Amino acid sequence: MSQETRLILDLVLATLTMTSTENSKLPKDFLFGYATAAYQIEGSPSAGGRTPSIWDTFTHQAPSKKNIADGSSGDVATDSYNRWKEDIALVNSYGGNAYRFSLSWSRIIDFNGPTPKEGERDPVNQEGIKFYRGIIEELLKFGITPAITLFHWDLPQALQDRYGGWLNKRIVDDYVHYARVCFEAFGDVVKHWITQNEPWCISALGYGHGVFAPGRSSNRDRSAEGDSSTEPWIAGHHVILTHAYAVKLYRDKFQPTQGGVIGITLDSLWYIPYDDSPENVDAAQRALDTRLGWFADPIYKGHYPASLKAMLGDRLPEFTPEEVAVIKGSSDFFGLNTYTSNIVKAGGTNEFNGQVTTTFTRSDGIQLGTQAIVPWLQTYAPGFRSLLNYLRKTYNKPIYITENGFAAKGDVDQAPEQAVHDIDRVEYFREYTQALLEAVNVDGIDIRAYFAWSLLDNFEWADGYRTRFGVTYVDYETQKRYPKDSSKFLKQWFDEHGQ
Ligand code: GBH
Repeated sequence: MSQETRLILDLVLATLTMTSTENSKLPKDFLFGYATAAYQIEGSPSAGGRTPSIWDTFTHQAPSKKNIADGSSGDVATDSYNRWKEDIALVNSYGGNAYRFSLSWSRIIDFNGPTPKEGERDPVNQEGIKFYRGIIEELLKFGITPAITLFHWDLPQALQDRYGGWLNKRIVDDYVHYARVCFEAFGDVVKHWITQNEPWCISALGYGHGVFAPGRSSNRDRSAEGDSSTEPWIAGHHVILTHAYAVKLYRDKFQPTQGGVIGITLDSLWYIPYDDSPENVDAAQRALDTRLGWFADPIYKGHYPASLKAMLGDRLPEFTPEEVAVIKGSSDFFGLNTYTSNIVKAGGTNEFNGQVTTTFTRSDGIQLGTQAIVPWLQTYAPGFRSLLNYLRKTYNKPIYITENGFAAKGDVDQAPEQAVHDIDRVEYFREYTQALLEAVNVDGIDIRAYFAWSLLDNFEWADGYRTRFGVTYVDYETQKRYPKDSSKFLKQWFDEHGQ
């Protein structure tokens, strides 16, 4: 190589490196951290005056029902009710400047008493307030921003018993009461609120497939009285209303002085048409409309998607004009939980994905990505970037990625010393965080937060404990925590790209 060529090459290389570092910064004040949910980590179901939630009931139903794969429950989980200081120290040691966690409604509101009279509400449980106040203050001591999810699926059993939980509109008043208590108790220091986590799961899995609490479904013989043809859509309708009325309260009474942001977290996959035939392209859009648009369209646009209405007819409830005024625009940001992508073909009977057929097998026979231990998850970071672009184009709000993660095959049936080398999870995060940087710097999308799911291995709902999503390995015999390689990867990533 001549001297001249070498010089030119060096120059090209230097420019490339420069653009790549310039292009690889996250926005200022970006929230980076780890996420958990109360029922998945806390344990101690009756400590401090807490009453049962529908997940306590569901996990303790007759084992013959096989609600939980390994017959387990959240009775102990990662014992975080007692070990939360250790958990927060982990967030800190993994470079997190933010921690997303959820509050247990039945710790904060006291359901031990009788059903309140008309116009009265259940009292506040000060022990619950004290418990979460302790967590929040510990986070602040470390300079970690708390991001609170008000509801991550653990509905108080009392409300299920009184009026059928999500199936009854009375839930709106109870939810708003609970939200008010939280804003009053924590809003002086908590500036990031998430009203609901993944309404699709609450509705479709709780009332349609019946695989999540309260396990209602006429399809799966889980609860004889369940009617999956109407109930999921009613439940979802009420979830939207609880979100919207809690936001209205926050905006009217708290936001002006407390100055935080409030919004909802929806879950979605990216849907890729199997080929470019019009029916498969339509099918992919219908899948998005159902998985995401079912909730996102009312909240960001003020109405359900036309394709959902066409599919369900009169089974889709309607909002009153007064409700529409409250719902439309009721989220300050777009909270996104996303894990994977699906390939979509037209044709199918599952209404909860828009009656399409989904697969991970591409038209050339190759798998989309690396298979996780759970059937529904493969690594495919380009789909993540496409989904982010779709969200900007369709809903145009600042995006908070509130969950993203992987359950590696190598985590199970291994001693902790081996399990911590979670190669597939590191690879997953490497690809997804790179896609995130490109979405920010190349596509110019306004993304303000990224939370890895999860801080710890924990109670993975119907899967029990075998499926592990943590960047920390938990030995459930000893409750000892072991940082996995993925936690080191993520820390380094944020050290390099945060500013
Ligand atoms: C999130 O849901 C949850 O917010 C979190 O609590 C959970 O631990 C995490 O993901 C990991 O799963 O019946 O075919 O849909 C993500 C959406 C919903 C994906 C339930 C897996 C079960 C299989 N999840 N779904 S299916």
